[in-house]
Amino acid sequence: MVDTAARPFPDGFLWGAASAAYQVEGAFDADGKGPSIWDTFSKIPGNTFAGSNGDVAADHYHRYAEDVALMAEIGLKAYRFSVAWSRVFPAGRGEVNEAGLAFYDRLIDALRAAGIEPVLTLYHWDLPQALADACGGWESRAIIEDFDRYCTTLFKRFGGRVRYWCTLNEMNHDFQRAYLLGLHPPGLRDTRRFYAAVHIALLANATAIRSFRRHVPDGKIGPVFPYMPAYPASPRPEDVLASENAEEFLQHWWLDPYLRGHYPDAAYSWLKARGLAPEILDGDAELLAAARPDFLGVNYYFSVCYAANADDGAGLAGINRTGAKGSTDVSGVPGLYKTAPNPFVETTNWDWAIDPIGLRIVLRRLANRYRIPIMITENGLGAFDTLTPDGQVHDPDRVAYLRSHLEQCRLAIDEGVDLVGYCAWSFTDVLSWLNGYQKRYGLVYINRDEADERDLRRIRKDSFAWYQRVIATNGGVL
Ligand code: BGP
Repeated sequence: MVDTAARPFPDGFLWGAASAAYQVEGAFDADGKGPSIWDTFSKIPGNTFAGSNGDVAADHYHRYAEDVALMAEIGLKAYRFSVAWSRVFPAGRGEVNEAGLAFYDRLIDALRAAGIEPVLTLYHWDLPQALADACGGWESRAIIEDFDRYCTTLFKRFGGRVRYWCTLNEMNHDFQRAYLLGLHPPGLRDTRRFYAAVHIALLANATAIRSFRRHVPDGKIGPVFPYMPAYPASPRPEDVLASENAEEFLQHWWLDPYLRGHYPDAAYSWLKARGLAPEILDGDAELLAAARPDFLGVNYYFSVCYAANADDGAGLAGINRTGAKGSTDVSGVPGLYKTAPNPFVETTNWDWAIDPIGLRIVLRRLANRYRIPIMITENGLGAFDTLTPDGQVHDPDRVAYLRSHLEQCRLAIDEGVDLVGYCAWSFTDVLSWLNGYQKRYGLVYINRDEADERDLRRIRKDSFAWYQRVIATNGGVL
């Protein structure tokens, strides 16, 4: 245990934990919910680990009261969750499904009654299937209006009870898999369509923020971005440049429009020269520039090293979907960068670098470049947890991971970063999009796996008691 009692976190720090609708709710067709693209995609053989899907997940939809009671017991100050768009608009547009909204009424009211701040994510990848069918989803500008209508419905309904709102979760990560790697719906490999969809998502984000100002003037809103800080694989100038390229294409391409209202120059020029830049219409630049968020949600899991990549060098590789350590291939964009091993850090079984200092680097880079309050909206360790015969889950690696990252948060705050909260990913175990139920992140174990839903019992892991103490001491004892 690290005793930092002399320096607890700032008063009012939002100690939280997170989830996402598709990964935790289950009840995939209950009370009028329509199908999302994940309901469809996950049912196609070969798309997910062991054919896993979110039909039942952790059954949070039916067990939310028990889950909120556990959140109150651990002492959470904030709970980040997402709303399933297709519960609210089962057909994507048209009639609102009152029963869908009513579920989130119940959840939000239960959280508030327990003194827990709801942090509501509007979109965590589960697009209504009907919108994918009707207009091609994020590839059509029509989605901007659909998203705005959906968001406005939620702003009006929950604006008086929810202060923190996240617009879009990790669209870079989702779109890279959806439009470049063929791993998320719609399962494409097309760079031009990727950048076109990115542009539309950025416009949708800006439009939703514009509506938010009208309907929830006292609330706070921002997008969620997963920052994987780029490090040069060596001091060789070519590798340093590759790392700069990765920063610009993988982070600034999103963060600059979100927070500065325009794309970064070098990346835009590179794409334009190759006919890959998105179409920018009259009014787009003004819309982006006018929608400054109140805070940035940051998901942090790992850092990545980059080396120079020749014009005929490595292309994009798939991801580790099994937990077989060392099975991740080198991945890159020819002419720009490629990944390289980092001999100075340990990795998880999914080959993610365990690099707490990387989180501090992220926070400082963001604070310097964008000067905006930050909430860590996800941070955690995915691992194979085991339930012992006497019904316990010992997860010392998770405690070590969370503690070391919180130590770096504390130091970043000392260095002037405006960090308003921290959400561990995840509160209960959840469905990992491509890794099934075997890759667990929760502070609370869910008694199920891919093959058997068992009793879905909630079991406090050792990390639960540890985090409970962290919160009780406001981070004074990590
Ligand atoms: C983020 C997502 C989460 C969650 C997490 C862990 O990218 O926002 O939804 O899944 O990563 O990822 P994984 O389950 O692939 O390990």
